[in-house]
Order: sequence, then C-alpha cells, then structure tokens
Amino acid sequence: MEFKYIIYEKSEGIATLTLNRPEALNAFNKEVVEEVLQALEDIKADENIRVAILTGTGEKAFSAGADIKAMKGMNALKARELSLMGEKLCNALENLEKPVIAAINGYALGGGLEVAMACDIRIASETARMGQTEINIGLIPGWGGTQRLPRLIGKTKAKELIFTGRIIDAKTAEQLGIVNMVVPTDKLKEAVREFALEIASKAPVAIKVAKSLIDKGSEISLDAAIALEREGFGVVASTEDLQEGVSAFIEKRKPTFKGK
Ligand code: CO8
Repeated sequence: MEFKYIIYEKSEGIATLTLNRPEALNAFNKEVVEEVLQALEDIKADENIRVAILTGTGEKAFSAGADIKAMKGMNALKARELSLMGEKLCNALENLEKPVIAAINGYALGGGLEVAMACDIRIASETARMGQTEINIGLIPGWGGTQRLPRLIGKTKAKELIFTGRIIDAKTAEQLGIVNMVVPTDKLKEAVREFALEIASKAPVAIKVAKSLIDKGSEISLDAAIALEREGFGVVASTEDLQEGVSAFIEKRKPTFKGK
C-alpha cells in the first residue's frame, strides 16, 4: 500500500503505522487521518496481524494534534467536520478487534493525545510530553478528550489538565495513569516491539473479547457488564485455541494459538 503521510509496515504479526509529517510535528490533517483509516482497514482484514502499533516519525513528536493552520477562519460547519474526522479515527482505533499500542515518541498534544488515548496501551519515551493544549488556542478537546481523559485518570486531574492546557512530562503521565510505562528514548522501539510480541503470542479471540468487554463494559451497569462477560466467556470457551491452551498446559509446552 502506498501512502504519503504515513509509513505502514508489517512483520512478525505486528503492523506499525508511523505518522510521517515531520514538518508539522505529525499534526493530523484530512489526508493523514484518511491514510491511517485505510491502514486500519487493512489491519482488520489481515488475519496474520495480531497487534498494531501507532507512532510518529523521529524523536520530536508522536503528534502535535489537529492541524492548527487548517483552522484559520474555521466556521461551525468546518469545525464539526474536523471533530467528526477525529471521532472517526478514535472510534476506528477503539473498535478495531485487535490491540493497538501507542508508542509515544515525543509530543502528544491536543488531538495527538486524544488519538493515543483511543489506543489500548500507551508506552512513552522518557522525553515524551503530553497535554490537552486546546485551551491555549481557545478550543476544547474535540476528539474525545473531555470524555476519555477523565475516564482514564478521574475528573480531578482531567479538569486540571484541560483547564490549564499544561504540558506534562512522561513520568507525570505515568503517575497519573495516562501511560502504561516510560522507557529510555533509545529503547522505545524495542520495548514496544517486545510488548507487541508478547500480546501477539496470546489467543487472538480471547484478546478481542477482553478488549471489547473492558471498553464497552465500563459504559454500562456492573450487572449488565458482568452478564456481557458471561456471554463473552462462552464465546472464548468455544474456541479451538482454548483446547490448545489446555492441552499445552497438560503437555507442559508452549501453546500455539491460531485465532480460531
Ligand atoms: N498544526 C499544524 N502545524 C503544527 C502543529 C499543529 N498542531 N504543531 C506544530 N506545527 C508546526 C509549526 O507550525 C512549525 O511549522 P513552521 O516551521 O512551518 O512554522 C513546525 O510544526 C514545528 O513546530 P514549532 O516550531 O512550533 O516547534 P517547537 O519545538 O518550537 O514547539 C510545540 C513544539 C510545543 C509542540 C509547538 O509546535 C506547539 O505548541 N504546537 C501546537 C500544539 C497544540 O496546541 N496542539 C493542539 C492542536 S488543537 C487540537 O488538536 C484539537 C483537536 C480537536 C479538534 C476539534 C475541532 C473542532
């Protein structure tokens, strides 16, 4: 697949999407979003891909958010279009039935952080910086940030970050629970690859069902969510992979899961 604004690679069951618009710190414009959506469709269709990684080119930025220059003279209709574009992208990441790891290699600001929060796992380099900086240009987070950030870290800290537009370092983001872990900058690629390979070695149907239960279950009552879990458990229990996992345990060997 040929892309202009992203680099799309596949190996060892892992698909890596690298935002590649360094002259604008990997800011999202319409073309970037369309290319990422296209790559996500390919990941969805490719049975060999078990995990996706989303990152930015270089060490300066994961993404500096939505393209601010494209906002000059923006009217309500255009703003709605821009908001919908980000919503589509975040939903596609969240609804992908495979785990997505955001490898935060630098600035993740505004829409950049919102996109990272729609991923399942976030691993940051120690030089990464994050913030919901929209308030600094007179905006609010419009790609789910007012909703995903408080769900991730609680209302108290979410309001602090959204009201001040403050940029925090990777360690603070880890302490707040925005990122899973922080690694030395020169080790980010390797750490993310190892994490991805670990997930890729697990049973794909179980991962898919667990992802959906965690995301959808937190939006409904505990009773309803537990009922969903019961149904999900039934689905996973009917897979060949469960039998493989049980046999491997009994035979004291490593299981080979097929996603069936
Ligand atoms: N959009 C477009 N271009 C950008 C963006 C951006 N978000 N961020 C940086 N750039 C460009 C700069 O304009 C500059 O280009 P040029 O050389 O042509 O002027 C180039 O990238 C390098 O940037 P800087 O020179 O500014 O680099 P610094 O190291 O000095 O600063 C910062 C780095 C701190 C990251 C700084 O660039 C910055 O503050 N960027 C803006 C970050 C930001 O506020 N992002 C939030 C954007 S709003 C958003 O994402 C809203 C999402 C929801 C939209 C809903 C709409 C309704």
